[in-house]
Amino acid sequence: MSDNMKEKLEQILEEATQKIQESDALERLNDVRVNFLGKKGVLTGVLKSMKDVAKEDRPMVGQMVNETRAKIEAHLEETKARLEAALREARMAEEEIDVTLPARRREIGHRHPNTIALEEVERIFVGMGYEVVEGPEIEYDEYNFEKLNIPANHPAKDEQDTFYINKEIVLRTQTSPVQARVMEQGKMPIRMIAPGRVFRSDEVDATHSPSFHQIEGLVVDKNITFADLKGTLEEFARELFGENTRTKFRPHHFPFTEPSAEMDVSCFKCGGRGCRFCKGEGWIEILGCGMVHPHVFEMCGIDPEQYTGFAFGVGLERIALLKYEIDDMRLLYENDYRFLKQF
Ligand code: 2NL
Repeated sequence: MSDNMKEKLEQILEEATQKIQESDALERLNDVRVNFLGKKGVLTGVLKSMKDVAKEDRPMVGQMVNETRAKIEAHLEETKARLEAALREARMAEEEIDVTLPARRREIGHRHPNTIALEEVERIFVGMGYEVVEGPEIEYDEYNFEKLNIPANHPAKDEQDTFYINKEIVLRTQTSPVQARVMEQGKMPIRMIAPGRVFRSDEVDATHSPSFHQIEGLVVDKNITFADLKGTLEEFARELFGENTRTKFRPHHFPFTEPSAEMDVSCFKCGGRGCRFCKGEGWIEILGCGMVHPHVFEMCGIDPEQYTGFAFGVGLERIALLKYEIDDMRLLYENDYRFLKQF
């Protein structure tokens, strides 16, 4: 009887061993454990049939069952460890990180060409002791026109040129009203630039837009002369376009300055010899300027007998187009990344 049992247990062990060896995954291994060692498993079945075993043989058969269980268990553990190790190996190989791979470049934005040009102009004037002042884009007609010596019926006030909100309020056509407000505050001396968005009722083309940017400058103190204007703007031109830049002042007319002038700079492409860039002229027009009109001072509460000053205005887009050799202003507003990333 016990021989019979011994044979049966050996057969079970052999069978279990084979099933374990065939297991290629941890789940299969668990199936084997359940089938052989579980509550309803083969080995448990053997224990249950002990009642058929002769009483004197029971201790020995019991021991044999325990030994078989221990062998199967050892085998299961060993195989489990091997499978787990293989699994870990495979995962490690798959998740391998190549630390020599270059990092993915992070795309960071940069300043718009208008902003680059603006900050350059600001840097130059701040370096000369000027303050940067901003003001409202929606202004009173009084500040935009009247206080700047542009009275009612002046052609610059034509509805063709200006966006009117109502009779008294307009979208500013220049940043001068910012300066008129500073003059009204009466703190002397004044050395300021006023950059900002301005509006004119223009059709869009390569050199016009109904909304563009201007930088105006204003200096007011005792004994400010046209020589101060020239020296300042010549230095500005040299800093912006290079130290060999020459300047030329041509008489002009603005309602808010007297005398008035336009400043040309020698072409920074050809040095003044004449090229395609300056259309053979050798000179490029860059800003308008003049001595502040006494009537403007009066309307802003400054005594023109005590104080004099100069003012100027530059188009920011014009500077950006020139400096970066852009031939169409519309490119500055389309925000096409392929264009913008070039600057
Ligand atoms: C141009 C001309 C200019 C001014 C702007 C100004 C401001 C005050 C008083 C007097 Cl508060 N003048 N500004 C003066 C001359 C010219 O701009 O062609 N701009 C694009």
